[in-house]
Amino acid sequence: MQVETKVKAMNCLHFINGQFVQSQNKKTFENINPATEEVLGTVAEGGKEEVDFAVRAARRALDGPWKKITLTERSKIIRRIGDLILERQEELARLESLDTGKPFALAKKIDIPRAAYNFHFFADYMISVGTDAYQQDDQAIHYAYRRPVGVVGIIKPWNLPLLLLTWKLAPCLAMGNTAVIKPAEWTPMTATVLMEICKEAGVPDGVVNLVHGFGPNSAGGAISEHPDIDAISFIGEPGTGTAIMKSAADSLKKLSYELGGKNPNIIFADSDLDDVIETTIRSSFINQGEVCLCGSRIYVERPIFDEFVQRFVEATKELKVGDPLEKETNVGALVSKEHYDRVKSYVEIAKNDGGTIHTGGKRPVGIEKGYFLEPTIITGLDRNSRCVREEIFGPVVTITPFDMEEEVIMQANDTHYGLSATIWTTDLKKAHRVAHQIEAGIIWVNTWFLRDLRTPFGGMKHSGIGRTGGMHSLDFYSELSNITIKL
Ligand code: NAD
Ligand code: 6OD
Repeated sequence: MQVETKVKAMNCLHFINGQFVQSQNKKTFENINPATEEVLGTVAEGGKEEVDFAVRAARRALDGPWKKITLTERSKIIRRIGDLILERQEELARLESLDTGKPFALAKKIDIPRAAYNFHFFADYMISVGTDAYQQDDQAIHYAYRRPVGVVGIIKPWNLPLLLLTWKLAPCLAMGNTAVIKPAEWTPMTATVLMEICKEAGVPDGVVNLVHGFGPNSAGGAISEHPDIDAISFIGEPGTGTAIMKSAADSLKKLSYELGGKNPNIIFADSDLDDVIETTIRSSFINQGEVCLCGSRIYVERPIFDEFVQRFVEATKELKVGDPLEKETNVGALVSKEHYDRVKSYVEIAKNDGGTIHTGGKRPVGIEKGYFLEPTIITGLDRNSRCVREEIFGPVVTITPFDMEEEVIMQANDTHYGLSATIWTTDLKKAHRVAHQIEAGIIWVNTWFLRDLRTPFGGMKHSGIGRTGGMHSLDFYSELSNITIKL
């Protein structure tokens, strides 16, 4: 089955104070379909001026209409945004696929339903949580009073555009904040549609604002340094996080960071290999490996190393790479030419470092256009190879054998990153023991990317600052005052 491929050019405008607007200087840039290299439409290129308009609108809305809406009303509006996303699921999945190169089927099954659920979850959560309260003998009672942080800048990456934007926007709105959003320049479409949805759901003008553009010296930089933005929620690369932190320093903004990962996938010999292979195919190559949680460093206990490599390579060869709009496609196109060239350069590094490419490493035969790369499996690399150390963020994994538990823990932690890890074993004691020693914010045992939105989510070391999920999200998007009443 083929999904509708004819695309009406979609020209993405900024959304400021409830209106779609061009840039003051009318500047635009082209949005390219990574699977065909055709132009999908134009995108308004914002900068300081547009960000400033957006911040002023957000500030007015914060102290005006949004403040007057009760918690229950706000929860209903947030729920309605989720409902409207589901009503437009097919359209949004198609736009996400065209923009990112990811399979339409994946966007429809995962990205868009999860985007809706982010709103549904926080709509329920925000009205069911309490606040800290303590009675101190007969002397006093203390309680924490929660208020919004203020105007929040939300700066987004391109890999799961709507899923990740809504993961931040839903709790931001739940706590009564207003937002100035900058989507990634390569994937502007679903964020633009979300603005229509917010308006239709009853979000007052100025509460959500969207400014398209690039990073430094553009909309991203303008958000980071704007003196009237109170907090920044950022998802992206650690280097960008550093740049934002420097720009945000002068106005001492509150920061929440979800950054990159080079996540270990540790497979002990006693694990259920059928289950391991099935899940490891997903954790390696889903979304073309462009998921920060992908287990790109696979460590396999020596007794099952050869069998694992052979079965994993066979299963990988079964994956269908190609047209993202084709229903059967498992692996689509990488997001852009720049990213494609970068990912391919790691295959060259692997070859130069003496690695063996078991499958992949090249453009699929018969596909002449688009940024397609076959899923790639590499063995034989030293731990110092850049392929083993750096985040590749593409369909490329390395496999390394290990003999001892201590050895694999040391290798897993031998990285600046600390986002996620997966451990495969049927020995419960070993699972706990190893999990407690792995330096990562999210550790899965015998599964991968199984999410419960109440749990703490985020990375340690260079993989992030702070946690999101449930109360952790609400904490970031609120300021607490402790109030003490003498009895
Ligand atoms: P990126 O850091 O290059 O860009 C992210 C956003 O920041 C974009 O909107 C970009 O325009 C903007 N930006 C760039 N420079 C800026 C600057 N100096 N000031 C302000 N804004 C700036 O990241 P990317 O390439 O879009 O995304 C891939 C990265 O994101 C990977 O490292 C991946 O692991 C990470 N990521 C992490 C998570 C997580 O949950 N931890 C989720 C998704 C992606
Ligand atoms: O599931 C989530 O909440 C989340 N933030 C996933 C991030 C995936 C990174 O690419």
